[in-house]
Amino acid sequence: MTGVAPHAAWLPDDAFAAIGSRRVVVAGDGALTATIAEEVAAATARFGGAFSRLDVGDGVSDAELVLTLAPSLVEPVETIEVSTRDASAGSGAAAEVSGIDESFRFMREAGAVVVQAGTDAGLLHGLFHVVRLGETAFDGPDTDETHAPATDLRMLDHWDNVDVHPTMGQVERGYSGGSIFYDNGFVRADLSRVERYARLLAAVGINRVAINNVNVHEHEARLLTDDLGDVVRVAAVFRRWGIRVHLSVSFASPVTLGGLDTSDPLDQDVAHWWVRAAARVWDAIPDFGGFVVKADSEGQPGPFAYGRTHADGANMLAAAVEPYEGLVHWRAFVYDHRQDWRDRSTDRARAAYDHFHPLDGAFSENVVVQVKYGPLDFQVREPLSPVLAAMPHTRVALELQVTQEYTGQQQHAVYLGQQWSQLLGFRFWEPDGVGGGSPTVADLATGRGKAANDPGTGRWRKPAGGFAAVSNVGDDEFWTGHPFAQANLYAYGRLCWDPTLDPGALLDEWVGLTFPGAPDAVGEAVRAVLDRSWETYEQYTAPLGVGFMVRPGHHYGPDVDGYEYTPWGTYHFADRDGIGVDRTVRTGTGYAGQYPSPWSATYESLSTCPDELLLFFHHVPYTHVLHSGKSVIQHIYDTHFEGVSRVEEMIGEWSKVSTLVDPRVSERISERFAEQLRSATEWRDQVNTYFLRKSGIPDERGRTIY
Ligand code: GCW
Repeated sequence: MTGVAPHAAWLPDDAFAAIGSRRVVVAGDGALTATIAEEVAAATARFGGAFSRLDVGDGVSDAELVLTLAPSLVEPVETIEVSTRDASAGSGAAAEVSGIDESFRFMREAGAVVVQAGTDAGLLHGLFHVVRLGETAFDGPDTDETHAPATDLRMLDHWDNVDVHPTMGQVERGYSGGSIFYDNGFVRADLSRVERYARLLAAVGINRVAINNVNVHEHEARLLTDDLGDVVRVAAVFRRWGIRVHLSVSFASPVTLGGLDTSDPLDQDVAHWWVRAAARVWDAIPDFGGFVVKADSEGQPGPFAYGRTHADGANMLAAAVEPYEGLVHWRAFVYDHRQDWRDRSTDRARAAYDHFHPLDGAFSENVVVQVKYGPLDFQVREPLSPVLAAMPHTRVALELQVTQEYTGQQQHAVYLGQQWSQLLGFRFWEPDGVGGGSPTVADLATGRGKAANDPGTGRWRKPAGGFAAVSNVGDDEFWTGHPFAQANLYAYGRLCWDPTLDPGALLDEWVGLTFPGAPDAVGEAVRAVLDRSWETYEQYTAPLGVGFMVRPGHHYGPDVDGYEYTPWGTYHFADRDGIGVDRTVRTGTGYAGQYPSPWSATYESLSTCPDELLLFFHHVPYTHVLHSGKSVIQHIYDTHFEGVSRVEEMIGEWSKVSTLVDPRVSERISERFAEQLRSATEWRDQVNTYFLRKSGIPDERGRTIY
């Protein structure tokens, strides 16, 4: 740890001023009610209000805020039984509840507020709802609203290692210092930082956290067995905030930890080994969430070694955790990372669908297939993964990357809210991807989807798989390296709760909480900097959906040919005449055919493929004219010049308000802006120069290219 107290992020003391200055009653029992009571007691002590703790149903006539378990609902919903509700109702139906009821009622009458919930988890969400609203919670007209999350699976995955990994470090793809959980081989003795983190996550609605890297190395594998005691300690911290802990496990554990000579999922001894391992885990952590598995991917072991399918592997683990209502999050990120760049027929983008689509319907009820949003790897621009639309009889989770591996590594100010919102709102069965009545990607992930093309029932039969994302947090003073990257974590949590929230409005919420009392100009500047920052980053990096072009290994900064002749399957095929990957059915790898209609046809045709994904689907000459009216080469030049100008404008906007926030925050932001400008300029010059040299076509506007 840095020794400096961690930044309060979106929960500074002042965020509790509206609650703390009132007469507040907390009523009801339960572990989380105690947490709520502590929060309220601290706030009222600080801001001069009054706090009392009562039993449910006791008189509370002069209270201005009552947070109470509902007397009629005090029995918590304990069952994790998967709902058999008819999922055909489509968008707008009430959330499927397949776990603890986390809903709450918010009632305001003549300026007094009552928050009521059937469970203490719901009540905690209700408390933070009031925190977010601040004074406006008490201001408005009388109201009676019920709030419920879109899904009960709202998860963060940490790629933290217990041991410092020789190349990946303490946190794989971590850009925020060390791990908050581990320090050079040990789980930290002092977990106070984890407690603060859990509180921040609870405030945005996250309710599950996987605490170790999906690349499970030797030491980390033992969290499941010898080091389980450490997981017990971490779980106890999260429990106070309504968050359940999950572990990433190695599929080879029966061999590496159990001394068996196989990990074959159909072997009885292997199955028994997992049954016993699960029994020990749940014995120690009764509310443990389940296992996350990266199998047969980038060197991680899996069922392929035994000629078994991923359903065989996942279902064997699912059976072991089923008695405890545990889940198996099985990642669909399976591809050949040892391919030959000379082989034009193998397409990494196809791999997840090719492996998983044939298995639709074969996974057990408690398996969630976790699908990265795009077919490659968290690029700034990719089409939606067709796997999400191809598994109507499987629980699918959408996986996002909050850590900015490919979006500026928390050196660059890149707010991902708009990207996620666009992904969540995409409709696979609508010609424009937005309007119409068929399900959005959010519907598919929250179990509300009705698949128009499902030949069987016309319905998605399995309940929700929910959301998962890679965390961007470390032991850095600001949690996330770049203070603005906090907004990504904030937005991810809020979008999991309600995927229809407006990403710009979420920025306003984040600013309001994080910089309480700051002049309006601060919020305006944050919006001016971040609203278009995703698009800006796209402009100065890899063009038109082609992806990668990053330096191999660490993935920061430009290297147009960095991955061109490597085994990783991420190519752009630029030559003197043109660029792009032909993924059409007619002449290319056939990937476009993995989409349902109408998108299969839309992507297949050069005349209908959206500009921003053109090079993902087609190989075209530099002179090809886009829908925008520009040639591909001129588009590359223009966007790269404009991207850098926009970074300069962002810096200008922020400089107007930089003295209005905490100087430490301000100093860190300035540092990062200097690096963003340097790096964006480097991107611009390398990409433009590369394509000028390849194509020999000059910039129409005669700007400097080297
Ligand atoms: O994005 C890539 C990363 C790997 C990561 C992998 C994955 C944990 O470069 O570091 O491994 O994806 O998602 O499994």
